[in-house]
Amino acid sequence: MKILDGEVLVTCPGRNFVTLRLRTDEGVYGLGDATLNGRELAVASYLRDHVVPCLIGRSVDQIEDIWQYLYRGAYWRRGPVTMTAISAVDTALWDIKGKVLGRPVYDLLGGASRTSVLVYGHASGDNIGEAVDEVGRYLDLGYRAVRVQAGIEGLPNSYGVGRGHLFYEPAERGRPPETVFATGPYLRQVPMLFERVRNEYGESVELLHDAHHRLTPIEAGRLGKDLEPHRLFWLEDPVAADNQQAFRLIREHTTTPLAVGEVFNTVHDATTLIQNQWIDYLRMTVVHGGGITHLRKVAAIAELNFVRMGSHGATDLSPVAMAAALHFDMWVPNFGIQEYMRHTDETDAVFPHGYRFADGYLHPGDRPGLGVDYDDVLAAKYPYEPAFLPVNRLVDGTMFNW
Ligand code: EZ4
Ligand code: CO
Repeated sequence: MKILDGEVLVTCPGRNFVTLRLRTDEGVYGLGDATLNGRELAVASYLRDHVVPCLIGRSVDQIEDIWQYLYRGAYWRRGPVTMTAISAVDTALWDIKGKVLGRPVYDLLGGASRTSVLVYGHASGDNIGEAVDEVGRYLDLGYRAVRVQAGIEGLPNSYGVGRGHLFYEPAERGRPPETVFATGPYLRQVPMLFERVRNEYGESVELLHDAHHRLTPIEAGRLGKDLEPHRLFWLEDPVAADNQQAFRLIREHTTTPLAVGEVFNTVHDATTLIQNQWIDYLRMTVVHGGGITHLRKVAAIAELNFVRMGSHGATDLSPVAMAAALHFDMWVPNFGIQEYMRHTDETDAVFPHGYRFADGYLHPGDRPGLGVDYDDVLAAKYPYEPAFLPVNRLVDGTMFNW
């Protein structure tokens, strides 16, 4: 069975998504997510102009060889645009393989290692009180794990705090907005936030927090230490993720578990972290981490170094990426937890899918392949709209994240 063509589909049912659909000469098709938040059209062009023409006529059976061809053959390796494009091709090929064999993708990877996938949602509030209330809303829905973020007092807007209930969208239409951050108020507030959440809801719920790469190593060490009484499942992205050495210092100061990796795109971003066991959870995901083919190698190296996986799953990852992540999570032996932010009804309608939520867990479903489809008629109603992630500055205007 050969690749007949590849379509790059761009739609904006509330936010932008780029999807690759590979068709075979026998009428089977597979989907791969190619969404790179705020840089969507760069990946669309990479696929349309530089990848799809080289795929026509290749055998869909050769998933590994096609991955190597796109990674090694391009000469220019790594980087988020390249790796997101490779991920889309790889994911679509696994989808096709599952459909051809009549098996869900997790079965092809080695079968289920668990009955379903533990997920966490995002509770956000403009202040501590609202964030605490929002945790209760998630518990009422059956969640067993909740990430908690609150707006920082005195700052008009800060990154990573959702607006409204149950939905979370970090990108904004038009030119990139700018958010302000102040380390002092943030470091004072976060331990108070988690003290309130624990007092309100007790010990059984798993709690997580995302620092969005905004601290220095020693600030992160202090935050981890201050959060120890509240027993977090993990502290995510404490410092700039390209500073692997920083994690040694954080580790020396705290027993709060550490997670990083949503911006990593190959194993080479994480080798020092993994080999030294400086993190507990690696948050790379299928769509930005080289597809299932690369991520399973990353997970194997992590497993042998006692690091667990904890896939990124914000709303800018489409239902195709969410399904691929869930199949991966069902199989991967060293699984930790899966992030799960609900998509809007418009997005769910464009991408009908078989995965389902119950009692705090997601199951990918047992349809052949990934179990996700694409509704062209609905998608055509939502043309692309330029949108960007915010730029972060300190209150005096300084660019930071380093
Ligand atoms: O900033 O998905 O854990 N989730 C996150 C997200 C990311 C966005 C980037 O596109 O940190 O909010
Ligand atoms: Co994050």
